[in-house]
Amino acid sequence: MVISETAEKIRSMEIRGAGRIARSAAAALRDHAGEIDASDLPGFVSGMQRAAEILLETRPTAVSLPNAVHSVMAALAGARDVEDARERIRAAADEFIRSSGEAVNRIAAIGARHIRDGDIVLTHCNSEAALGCILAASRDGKDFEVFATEVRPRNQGLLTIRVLNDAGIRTSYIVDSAVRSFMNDVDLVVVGTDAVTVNGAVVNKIGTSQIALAAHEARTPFMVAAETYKFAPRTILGELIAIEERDPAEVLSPGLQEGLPHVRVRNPAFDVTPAEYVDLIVTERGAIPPQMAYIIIRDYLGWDLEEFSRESVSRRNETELCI
Ligand code: RI2
Repeated sequence: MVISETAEKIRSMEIRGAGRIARSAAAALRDHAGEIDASDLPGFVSGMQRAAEILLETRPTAVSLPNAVHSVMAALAGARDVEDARERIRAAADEFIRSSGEAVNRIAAIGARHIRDGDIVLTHCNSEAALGCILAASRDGKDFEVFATEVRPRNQGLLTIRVLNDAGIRTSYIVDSAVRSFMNDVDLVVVGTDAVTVNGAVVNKIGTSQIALAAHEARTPFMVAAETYKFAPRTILGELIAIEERDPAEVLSPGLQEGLPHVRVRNPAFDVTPAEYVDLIVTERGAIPPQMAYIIIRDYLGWDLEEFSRESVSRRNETELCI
């Protein structure tokens, strides 16, 4: 029950933002582990695996989701019995949620140092990691302004301006297409991310790459706030990040679409900003250039090529078993 409810909330974006999605998936796995009625360990494990799959199918782009699920499910290795397995899942989920919150706070403290008195900071979408940096700078007593974009089609900019307003930060709200007009006035761009690939490319809300391009042209620094679980291990082997394409009705109402039979509405939710346009990625382990993404995947996520080989072997075995 908790799994299908959480999955639906993630799919419908009632729960949104890569970090929140990851924490809610970890919490759902923990609660599900407490509910499963399994008489033996294999039954418990397969019930957990089904739950993990349902969560993974909700939204394809934010890699924080599979990373959270992986980190919780890995706790099943070596479980002695059902009770031990339940306890391991509970502890791993709680640890993920705790360390995620801590990572966001740490990023805020580090990122805030890049914001100076008198700056104009531009942000896009509604990222708790990026907003954390802005709010921490304000709490540090710095006096600066923010430009926040509208973020069509879901208008997450409305969430952002509310947070900024509540913190008493002077904010200008602009439509997405106004970014280049203001970029020469902007001192720093700060965004969050849904995934960072091994070559340092940043996958974030649609429109981010245009902003990065405008920032690059204007020589405005472009900073990304990213917990280490936003780095995508599978890109080491050339796996691409799937870009979610959402319902056209988010862009144009079905009534209007009906009158335009030759028009196809496209609604990709994310785009890819190449590493060349990213100056800094602030993680809870410190600020790094995008070119260091591989090190994060290897050293902090603990995924290496050996683990991939083991995973692909066990996947092959699973397939063989299915056949
Ligand atoms: P935090 C969001 O995706 C935005 O793209 C945002 O920049 C990113 O997740 C990271 O958010 P969506 O769920 O984890 O709104 O920093 O599609 O909150």
